[in-house]
Amino acid sequence: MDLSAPIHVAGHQGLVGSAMVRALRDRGAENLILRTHAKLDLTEQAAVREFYRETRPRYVFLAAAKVGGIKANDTYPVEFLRDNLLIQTNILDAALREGCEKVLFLGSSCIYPKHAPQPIPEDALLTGPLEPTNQWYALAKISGLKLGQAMQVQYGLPVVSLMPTNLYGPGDNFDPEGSHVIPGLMRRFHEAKETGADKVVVWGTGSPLREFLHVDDLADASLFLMDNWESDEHVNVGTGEEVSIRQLAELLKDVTGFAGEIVFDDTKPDGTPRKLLDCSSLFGLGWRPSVSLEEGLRSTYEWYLNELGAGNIRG
Ligand code: GFB
Repeated sequence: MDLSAPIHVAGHQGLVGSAMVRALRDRGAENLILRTHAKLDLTEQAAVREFYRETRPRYVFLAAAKVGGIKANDTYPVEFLRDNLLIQTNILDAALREGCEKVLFLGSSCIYPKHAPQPIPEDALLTGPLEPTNQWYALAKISGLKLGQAMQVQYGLPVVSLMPTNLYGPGDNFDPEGSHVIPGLMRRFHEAKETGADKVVVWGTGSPLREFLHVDDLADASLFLMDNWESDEHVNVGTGEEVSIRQLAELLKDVTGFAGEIVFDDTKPDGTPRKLLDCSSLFGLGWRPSVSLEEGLRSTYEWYLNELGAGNIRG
């Protein structure tokens, strides 16, 4: 990648996009094209086309998406399917029309079948039924990666499609209902400690296994793959390590300093039982993550406390 070229980071205020911006700027990129949601609605095709005609980005990091945890996915199927289809189609289409050199597309490990072999190889895609709680999001992401692949095959636009495992880190959404498990539980443990509550409720049975990747590692892998991934096939990005939700809750209890009890609410869904990614394609190229889960949870908690102190997260 030529880091002095104009680069559009779509979704630059989100968890992933803000990490992409940090990583690009750290490496000297100065010509970043960024637009807030208020300035550019990515679900509007005409607005996206006009924006690309004016700004002519050479590279695109497509990190804009409607995202959320298990409950949000299950509650807003229309937004998760429709908005993601619109956003990714509009951007890929505009990038193709305006002659972009390369696009990075981000999917998710939930694109794979609920009962895929573990660890999940890239070729498990479309070999079985999806996990129902996030099938809408998964279908949108499968369509996005296939559209990118089609553009590469038919028109020669290189689209690097990354399928990251569950992400976390600074810039995450800490909404108690709509968030993913790490910010959701971090906030709940923190508030329980502050109010002196004697227990914290964790959704589900605690037995599902998840693989968590710090978002700065994802951004690092993204830049690495923009330079090193030549195939039109998608590529998994994870750590190769997994923890149960029970173990994660214990870690968060320790990180936040909550002294009470952890209680599991098994009336809430567990979601998919396990989704460990097979990252041998990526690791075979020499890339490895650098942030351990414990280290990442501690630094994310510090970030959360600072944001809370600054009034950026509503109590
Ligand atoms: O992070 P999460 O919402 O996403 O949930 P998924 C992970 C696990 O943590 C599930 C449990 O087993 C939840 O039941 N959990 C326990 C909690 N307590 C909580 C809590 O307070 N909040 C949340 N959110 N979960 C996501 C998809 O699935 O995976 C996304 O919904 C995306 O679309 C992402 O694909 C990678 O791992 O179940």
